[in-house]
Amino acid sequence: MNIDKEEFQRQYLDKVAKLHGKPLEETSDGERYQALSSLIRDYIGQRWLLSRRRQRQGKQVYYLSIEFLLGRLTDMYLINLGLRDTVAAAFFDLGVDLAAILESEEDPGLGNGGLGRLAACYLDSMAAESLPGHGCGLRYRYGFFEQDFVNGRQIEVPDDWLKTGFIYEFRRSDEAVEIRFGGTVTPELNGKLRYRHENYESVLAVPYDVPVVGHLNDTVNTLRLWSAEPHRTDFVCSATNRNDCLKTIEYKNDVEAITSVLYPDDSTRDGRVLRLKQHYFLTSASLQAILADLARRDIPLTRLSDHVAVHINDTHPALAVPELMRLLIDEHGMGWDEAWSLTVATISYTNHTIMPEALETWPVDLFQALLPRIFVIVNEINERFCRELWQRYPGDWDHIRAMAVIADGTIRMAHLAIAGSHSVNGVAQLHTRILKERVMSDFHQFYPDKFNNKTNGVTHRRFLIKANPQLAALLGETVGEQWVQYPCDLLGLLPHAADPAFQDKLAAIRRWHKSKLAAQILDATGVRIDPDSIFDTHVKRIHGYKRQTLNAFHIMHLYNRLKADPGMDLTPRTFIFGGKAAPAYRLAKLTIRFINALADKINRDKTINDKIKVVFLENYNVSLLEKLLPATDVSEQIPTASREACGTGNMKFIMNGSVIIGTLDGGNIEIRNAVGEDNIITFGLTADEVLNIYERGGYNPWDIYCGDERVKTVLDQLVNGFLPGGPDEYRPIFDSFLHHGDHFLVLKDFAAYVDAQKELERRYRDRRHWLSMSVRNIAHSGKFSGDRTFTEYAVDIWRLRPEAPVRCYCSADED
Ligand code: AZC
Repeated sequence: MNIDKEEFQRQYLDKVAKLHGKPLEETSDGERYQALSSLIRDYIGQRWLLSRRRQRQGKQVYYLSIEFLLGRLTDMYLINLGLRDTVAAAFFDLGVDLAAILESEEDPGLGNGGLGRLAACYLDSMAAESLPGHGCGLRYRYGFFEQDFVNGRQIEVPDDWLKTGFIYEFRRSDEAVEIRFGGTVTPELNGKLRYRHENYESVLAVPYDVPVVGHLNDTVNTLRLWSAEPHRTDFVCSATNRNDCLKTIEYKNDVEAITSVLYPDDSTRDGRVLRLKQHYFLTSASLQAILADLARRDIPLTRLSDHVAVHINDTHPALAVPELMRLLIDEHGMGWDEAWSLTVATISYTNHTIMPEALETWPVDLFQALLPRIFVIVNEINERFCRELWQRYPGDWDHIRAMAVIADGTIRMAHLAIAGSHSVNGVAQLHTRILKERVMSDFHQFYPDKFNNKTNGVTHRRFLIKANPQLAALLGETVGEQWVQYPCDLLGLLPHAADPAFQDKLAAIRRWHKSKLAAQILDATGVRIDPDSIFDTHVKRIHGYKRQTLNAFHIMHLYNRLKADPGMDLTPRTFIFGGKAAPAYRLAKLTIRFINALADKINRDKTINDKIKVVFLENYNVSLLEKLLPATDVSEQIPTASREACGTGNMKFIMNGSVIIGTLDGGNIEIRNAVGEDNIITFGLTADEVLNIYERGGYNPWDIYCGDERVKTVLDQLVNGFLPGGPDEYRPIFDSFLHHGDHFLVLKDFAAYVDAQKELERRYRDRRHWLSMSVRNIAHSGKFSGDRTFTEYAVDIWRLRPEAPVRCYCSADED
């Protein structure tokens, strides 16, 4: 956008006056933020309109996702509009601290982890590539909870992110649609597969559109977030009709609950019903809007798949399959066969996990009561699918039952998604291989052409340019500014990898960020950390398979060594943790308590000369990650091999020059192939070894406990009063390893991890060598830009015909 500093200052001061009616000097950071965001909203509005007009003809992609973990938007808008330098200079002249203003923004946490953040990354990439790709999600009244620590324990506090309003959303009441729950269905007398749906509860889905601005181009796409509102207004509240009044209130509460929180507690039936309601609400509202838009563009429904691609992000939106069938058949009078081929040609599906508990199923009774018409359609899909299976495997009932969409009283959403879409992809080569060969091998045999791999990628605009502007500038000076459009130009850093002058510049930037982070950590936790220590970061959701415990056990072991030999030659290290545990996941919550207790014990111990420090930062979210990325030397990516479908943190860290210590899992393998095995430290069991252990029914953890003194000491310290909190507090963790089989093979990988940590320290001590590793990681990170991944989706799956030729990226390896 072309606007100079003086003009921006004039417009900004004008905005401050109009909004607040007082001079800039008297405004708070919050008020200054309001004025800035309101001005940005004005800038975007006009471009949005023009972009919509331009895009009308082309094929549109709709990315349906139950989560969009956006992170703060203002700075990204400034970067993408090309205004960040101008605005920074303008504020500097006005004596205003832009960083403080940006901190006033809420961090919209409409997601909880990798899947939601990936969705947000792809929105950014689609807009950057000038392709018409839009997000469809839910406008949760409360975001994923805020995490507080009380006595080291996680407390969940509601995230009231809308309390002061969300300036970047545009409510579109006139495009609201109706969603129907419950009721009865009866076949139409003469339409064989058409049904009449009556006595249902009606809910209004109201869209709120959030603009997604492309990087330095004219594209503004849309993230449409749906909000549930009461539809019926025929109840009147008065003293004489108390019953109606109560019904009204109940109805209103029920409706508003639909978009109240992300992932309602599913330990009760009511909670499960609410989740299913959310899934249907999202898919039905989005598909109705998509078809309405098609009609506005005068495109006949029979051409749907030429003009629209609907992508489902995991199975939460898998009801898109039967819902699209319903709309085509019931609302538009199409026959089953035509509707089915259009549905399959339109929909594509990404699987993000092989963890069995995440492969969604719904009990038939619950499903049928809430979505009677959709159930009839799913039943029909299942019957037809089973007939096809019968043709292929006549008489093989076991095979057919294993693949059916409905079996044993449950509906299997992954099977529905595979049968009803033309493409099924995993998110890293290993993950896709495991899907094809193990988890979905039956389906892969049946539909070999549907399966493909799309290794994840992340947006370097947010996680490098926004998070680490100094590094971004150094990269521009070194390889040319074009790297921003062509991230693979970063390969041009390779000749500088061993150049001391370049290394020193990189080191100075990292040191600056480490100091800044150390000050923030002191402020937030009271713990003083040494900016010259190794910053070793482990941030992600807390889960058994992500193995925060493995990291913690190694820290305990290091501490034990230091206590035994206080003069031990150890490079000072700061271990940084961050992550939320699902509220109902008791062991994960206890892991947080355990690490906090360990941190407390170590940080208070004056005899170890501050050689190790441990901090667990509260409320890990996108904004916190952005602060950690540029300050991290070592990134912990240590899941049990085969369990982490891909991981995306690994990619964000290497972009910033951190070195990974990691297992051979998911994206780590492809990172190792790209950066070379000398520039990453890998260890531990391979995925095939892990899967073989699982097939054998596990292993005996006592062998390791009894055979490795280090492991025995550390485990005993969980239950012998070594940690603050008492000897019984952490017993469930002890038991999970020794009495419940160490499901995630932490003890099995312990020795290899300790060796890898030693190797890491050895390499870190050779400063020049370490910096060259760091440079090589940045150099090879271009391949892990979401722009590369997105381009692969666009070409292979969505078959977009972009106006501009698709840019050429360093290609991903073959599947
Ligand atoms: C995550 C995977 O666990 C992670 O490995 C992957 O990188 C990410 O998706 C993006 O593909 N999965 C989820 O967050 N959630 C589910 C239900 O899979």
